Amino acid sequence: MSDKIAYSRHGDIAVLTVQNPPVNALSHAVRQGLWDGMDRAEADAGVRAVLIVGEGRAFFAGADITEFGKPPLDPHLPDLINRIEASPLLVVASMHGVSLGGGLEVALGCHYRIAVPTARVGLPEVHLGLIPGAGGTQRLPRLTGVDAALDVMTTGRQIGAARALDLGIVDVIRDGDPAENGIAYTEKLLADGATRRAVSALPLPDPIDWDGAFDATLARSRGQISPAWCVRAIQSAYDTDFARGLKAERKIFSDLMQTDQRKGMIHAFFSERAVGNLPELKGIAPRPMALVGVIGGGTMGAGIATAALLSGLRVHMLEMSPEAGEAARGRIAGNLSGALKRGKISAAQRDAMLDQALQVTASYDTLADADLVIEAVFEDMGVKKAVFGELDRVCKPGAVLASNTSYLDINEIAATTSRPADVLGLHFFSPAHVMKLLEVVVADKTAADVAATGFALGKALGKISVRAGVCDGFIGNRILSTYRTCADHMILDGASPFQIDQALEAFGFAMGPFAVADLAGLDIGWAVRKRKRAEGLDPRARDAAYADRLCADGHFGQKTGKGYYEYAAGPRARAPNPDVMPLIEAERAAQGITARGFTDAEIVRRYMAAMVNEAARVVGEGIARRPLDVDVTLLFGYGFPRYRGGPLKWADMEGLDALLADIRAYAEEDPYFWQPAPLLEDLAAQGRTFDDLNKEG
Ligand code: T1G
Repeated sequence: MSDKIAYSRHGDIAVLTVQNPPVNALSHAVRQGLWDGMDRAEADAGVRAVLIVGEGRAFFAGADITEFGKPPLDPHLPDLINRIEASPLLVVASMHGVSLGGGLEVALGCHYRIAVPTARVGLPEVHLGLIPGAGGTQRLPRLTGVDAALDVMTTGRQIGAARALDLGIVDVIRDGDPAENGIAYTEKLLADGATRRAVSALPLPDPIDWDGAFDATLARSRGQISPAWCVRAIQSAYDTDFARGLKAERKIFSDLMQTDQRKGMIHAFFSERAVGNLPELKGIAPRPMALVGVIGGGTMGAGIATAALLSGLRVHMLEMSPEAGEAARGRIAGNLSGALKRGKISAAQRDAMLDQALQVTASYDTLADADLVIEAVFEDMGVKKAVFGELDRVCKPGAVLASNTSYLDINEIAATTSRPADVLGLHFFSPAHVMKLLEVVVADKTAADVAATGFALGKALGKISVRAGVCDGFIGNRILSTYRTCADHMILDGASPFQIDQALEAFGFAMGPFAVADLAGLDIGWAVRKRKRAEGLDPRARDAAYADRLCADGHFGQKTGKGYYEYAAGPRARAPNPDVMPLIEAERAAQGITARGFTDAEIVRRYMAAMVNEAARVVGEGIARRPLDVDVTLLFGYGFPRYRGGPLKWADMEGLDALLADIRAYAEEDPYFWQPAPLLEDLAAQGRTFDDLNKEG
């Protein structure tokens, strides 16, 4: 028997304990072990029941995702689950931690299910571009009804034990050790003469309007297809018997396994877990970070303070005046009330955070004991240097000094202190207590344990931290600036901001670049354009000034009710601002440009080519350590559609040769903007991919 399954006897009960840390993935060895364990139990004299229980922190986290894309090995999971369900013995599952995907499907193949109160169950296959492929679409509706089953499958969200009990997924909830609970529950079932209860034999619940559900699911999935196919898989149960329903489910599953969406989403799954693994930080202990100082209580500062409070850290918030301090406290209180509303914290916890963990001050001296200080003041180098000068004066030796700048040179900021080794960038994304991404900007002199502290803080705050080198805009904003410039060029040449937004939203972005600009505030882009012009633009660079006029007229987007769009009916009901196109046409006339038409496909192709080309530069220069670092940055900070895996995964799937050929064609029109990145040329010439670089780590 495989070493992944331990076999033991407790009276009439054979216990199969799964031992495949860290999360009991249903690898080939685990499947074989379970099959052999069932055989052994059925041959073991006196055994009347089998208990399946997981060791460690989970029942099963599902199929082993590392086996995807490889030739599947017998026993296949659907066959194993059918074998368990068909056993002449009573089979019970005792669930704790998570039971996800194939893990829940194993439990559904058992005749009875007990769970601890903290257990969570789900079918998150859609998050991998798939559907449940081992009977989940055929068995779950028989327990929960179609609507609840569809909700579980199309959202992929985890549900708690209490809700699972309500839905009939689990039969009993009992606190304590899962193995002991399972044995006691199975003994009671045997004592009560409980019969084997195959879920597959249960009657089907009432059907639904399948086409309606399919179309509605597709419409809200922004181009991702697997959620809608959950509908068709459940529907197949109604067209035939259980065995053929399983076959239909498997067919849909196997077809989705071949899609780019599946490849993109699995790349995203492993990349977000790999991005924090940096060889140079292995074994480096972070510095303490119990007390965090935050300077500047505006939207960003208040968000950072909120994230720290929500993670149990103490915060000293520094503002320039008591009035500004009270305003900052108000913003933080508002953020915490939002967390209370979302059920993340209790009222008592909120009050304790505001009254005990948070201190608002107007004196730098209160930062003397801070372990780590994050500056989030106005985005101006002079202001930043003044702040770091003060921090250098008051902070204790060993304190970590961080800047939340989005663009500015961390090396230059660090050089204004006597302790540049203690300085790094911690670039949060707005709203900082919600957005998952954190760029940890490691400057030339940043000490390894200071970088390690940045990553440790990211983990404590529940962020996905990406290491970035120092350049204008680090990883994300540098790439953003390039694809935004490409969009501006398309506007000068004939496209409209509204067509561009629609084309990219159809491509899968949550919002197009101009709607995003309105959300962030057009004054940010205006300040950047002014700074770049002051620094001196290369005469070959095309400049688009039409948006400056919008800003000069006081239109900064959502916060002023008007920008590229008008928001009279609220942020979700935007309408094109009729003043925009005349400004653009005037700019074209001023630059002597004759507008031409753009197809949505061409808009997406150029936009993505610009993104990939700049991303290749960012990797080539070592600003991003690996291509997956760029993918994770764009996925978690810039609304890149997860089912495309990120811009460099997308590029690999599109083919680097073709993309390079397009860039070279665009360069004939604008050789200055479209200079192919050396890394992209090298990879294409060598027939290699960005993923090859990821594998080299
Ligand atoms: N297969 C292989 N490795 C897995 C895994 C899995 N299913 N789940 C986690 N890992 C690895 C992960 O890469 C990491 O490795 C380590 O375990 C800890 O994970 C037929 C086909 C379970 C909630 O989608 O959501 O079943 O980085 O860092 O934050 O219908 O992992 O340490 O080397 O994420 O505590 C369906 C995926 C599969 C669940 C734990 N199941 N996993 O979160 O730890 S498809 C899923 C998770 C399926 C069937 C279909 C989470 C977690 P490393 P972690 P965590």
